[in-house]
Order: sequence, then C-alpha cells, then structure tokens
Amino acid sequence: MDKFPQNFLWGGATASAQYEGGFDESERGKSQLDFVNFIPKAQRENAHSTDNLGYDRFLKIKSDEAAFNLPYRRGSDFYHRYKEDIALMAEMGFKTFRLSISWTRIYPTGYEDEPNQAGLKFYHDVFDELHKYGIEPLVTIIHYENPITLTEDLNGWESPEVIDLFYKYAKTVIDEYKNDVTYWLGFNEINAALDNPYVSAGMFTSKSKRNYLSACYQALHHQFIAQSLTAKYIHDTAPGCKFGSMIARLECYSETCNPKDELATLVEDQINCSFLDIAVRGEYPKPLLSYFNKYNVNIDYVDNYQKILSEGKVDFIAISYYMSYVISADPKKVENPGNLTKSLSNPYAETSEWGWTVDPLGLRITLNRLYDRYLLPIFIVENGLGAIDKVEDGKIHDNYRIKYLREHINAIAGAISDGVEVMGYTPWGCIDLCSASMSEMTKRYGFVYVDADDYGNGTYNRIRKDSFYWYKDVIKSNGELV
Ligand code: BGP
Repeated sequence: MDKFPQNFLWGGATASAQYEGGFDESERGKSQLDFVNFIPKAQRENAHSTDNLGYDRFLKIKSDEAAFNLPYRRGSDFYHRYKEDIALMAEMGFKTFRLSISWTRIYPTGYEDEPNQAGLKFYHDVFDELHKYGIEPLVTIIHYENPITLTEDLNGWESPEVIDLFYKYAKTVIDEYKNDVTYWLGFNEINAALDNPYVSAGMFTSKSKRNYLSACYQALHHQFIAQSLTAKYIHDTAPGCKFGSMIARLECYSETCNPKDELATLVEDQINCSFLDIAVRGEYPKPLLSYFNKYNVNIDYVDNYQKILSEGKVDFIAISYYMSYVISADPKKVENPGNLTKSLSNPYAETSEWGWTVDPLGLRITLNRLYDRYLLPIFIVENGLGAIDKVEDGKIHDNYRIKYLREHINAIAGAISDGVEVMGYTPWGCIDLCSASMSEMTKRYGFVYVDADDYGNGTYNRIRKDSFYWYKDVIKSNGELV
C-alpha cells in the first residue's frame, strides 16, 4: 500500500508579512509588523525580537521610521518575484502553496467601505500563476497581520469593533477568490495571542485595563467569533470550499510517570486543545472555563456568542508543528527559556541552533491525539528547521534540513499507517523569508535560498539548495523516496 494517499497535498508555506515585501505598493496600508525592527542578537533584551517591542519603542519607530531597520517591509520580495518563485515551486512539483492575504493590501486602514482594487488584482495574478501550473492555493486570511490603525485606535483585537472590520475583509476575499481557492484558514495559529499579543492580535497588553491573561483571552474571544462568522459565510456562500482552524501545536510530555505530573500534563493539553475545541465543537469547553476561574480571567462575551460559535464550525484542522515540550507538576523545577515555549529539558531530543526541540516522533503522537479527539482530517501547514545556511561555490548543502524533514515525513507516514487522515504537508518558509520570532533572514527554512541579509543587503536572487532537489524527488515519488 502507498504510504501517502494519491491526492496528498505536498507543498510549502509562507505568510505575506514575512515574504511579500512591496509594503508601499498597490496602495497597501501599514500593518503592525511593519513597525517591528531587527535587533542584533547581542543587543536583544528578550529571546524573541518581537518581545522587545513595547508601546514606547513603537512610538519611537513611528516618529522616525527611516532610522530603523524594518525587515518585514522587505520580506523576500515575492511581490515583484512571484512568477519566478511560483515557477520554482512548480519545478519542485508542488500540489499546493500556502500563502496569506495581506489585510492592508485589501483594506489599507481597515475602515474603508470599498476594497482596494490594486490589492485585489495582485492576488488574482498570483492565483492565476499558481493555476497555470496546477498548484492549489491554500489561503490564510490573516497571518500575523493587522492594520496598524486598528492597533492605534482600538488596541487591536481587544476591541469587539475589530470583528466587523475583519468580517468585511474576510467576506470580500471569499467573494472575490472563491472560484480560485478551495482551502481556507481563518487565522494563523489562533492560539498565538497568548504568547505574542502584538504579533497575533495587534494589541499592547500594557495599554489594556485588563490583567494580561484577560486581555489576551478577550482578544481571542473576538477572534473565535470572527472565525465562526467566516466559517458560516463560507459554508453559506461557497459550498465547494473547505474552511479550517489552525493552531500552533506543541506536543506536551509529562516529565515523569508520577500521577501528579500526568495530571498536570492532562490539564495542560486540555487547555492547549481548547482552541480547536471551540472551532470544531462550537462551544467553550468546560476545562477552559475552570481555567478562567482559577486564573482570574474575566472577559466580556459578545451578544449571542454561543449561537455564533455553534453555527460556524470548521471542516478540517490545521497545525504548525515544530516541537514538543516537557512539564512537571512541581513549580520549583526550572524550565529552559529560548524555546518557543518554556520546557524542562528532554534527554531524548536534540535542539536546533535556536533552542527548538527537534522531535519527529512527537508529530506522529500529535497527529494521533488530534485525530482521536476530533475525527477530522488534519493539514500540517507548517513544519521545518530554522538553520544558518552557507553558500559555497553557489551551492547550499543543507543536509541537516533534509534529515529533519525526512524524519518528520516518516513520522507523518507512520501516523497515516496508524489510521490518521492527513490532507497535506506544507513545510514552512519554502522559499527563505523573514523569521517571525527573530525578524531576521539569518534563520532560514527554505528549499530555495534568498540572497539577502538581516539589513536588506543582497541581490534577492534565488538559489536552489540541495533540499530543493531532494524534496522534488519526495513529491515525485509521493513520499516513497525520502
Ligand atoms: C510559526 C509562524 C510562522 C513562522 C514559524 C517559524 O509559529 O506561524 O509565521 O515564522 O513559526 O518561526 P520563526 O520564524 O520564528 O522561526
């Protein structure tokens, strides 16, 4: 029997804010990532560059934009090179390409009554180019990109007013592209606001009157409502389309078999899963409500929210998977920083140069867990190794990346043989792009190298890495030749 189904969607993933560039073209407005500056490693106060962006720094950057290195504005210049990039994807044999639409290219400030035609045209051109090669677009409606005006006026998703503004934008792109796009995701990593409220929800928690967790869950509540409204709209108006909810999935392990550790892990996983529970089951799960009580989370619920959530459930689930982590019930145990989340060390797993645990088998475990829980098909829409690549004689020998991806593909094949329904696999940053946590080009994921550094120096020319040829064979053999 084949390891992968014949219609398995092999491809790659990107996001407009990190990849597109052309920030001031086609009358695009500015998003909150356009105000994140690159900070060299030695000068960072926190592990993630975006953590350094408080409200004061934002005001400083805004008052003198030219004085700062703002890498998201450059991205990898897909805006001008989309034909070349899509040709490279086609050469690898991509069946699908995950991209996001930039909200501010369609509604520059979020408030306009009419969409920006030049912005709409850009994505029509991109979709036409993809279809030329038979590549199916997988579209994220919002991937870490909110109009900066909404951050300034409303503190982003903390305000319920953003729901309608987003819904107007979502309806516009669905109406416009429903014949070009079958697979849709509402939000990138809808659980991300908790760790990164500015990036995910366009919100400064320091400007909120609520405590940190309440502010984040308030923004999340509004995102859940927006997600369900969008799901219902797609089902009502574009029945041929499929709508999914995506989370950043980190598999959580218990440090020991002490039942106390096991219980802590169980509860942790209930909270981790609550984001998908809401999207799939259309209601807030009871463990999350208990968590709200325990941690003093108070939010204002939108009128009729139960009805809205129950009417807008999703058709599939999507995950990014980069790592697992380890927890204990003992609060005295010291967790390592530097990971995407804090974790006790795992003696059975290696870590990347950025301290991210590498755990391919964790992906097989995660796929099984989520399938058992939801019985819905799962799309792995991000996975990959951020690494430093060296160009030697015009070549990039990235066997470390091949090893990482090979092991994860084998884990997916394992999950499929366990009975899990997996729709596709789109490794992250298939063409190098700007890192979300580091705001740098140094941390690269791609099969294709982009000749640009952290300061925007370079030709932006594309170079095929060794992994490019390897992935091409993987796709051609439908996962037999890994
Ligand atoms: C995910 C985000 C992506 C992406 C990826 C890799 O959480 O959805 O936008 O950037 O992580 O992270 P990084 O770029 O920080 O290495």
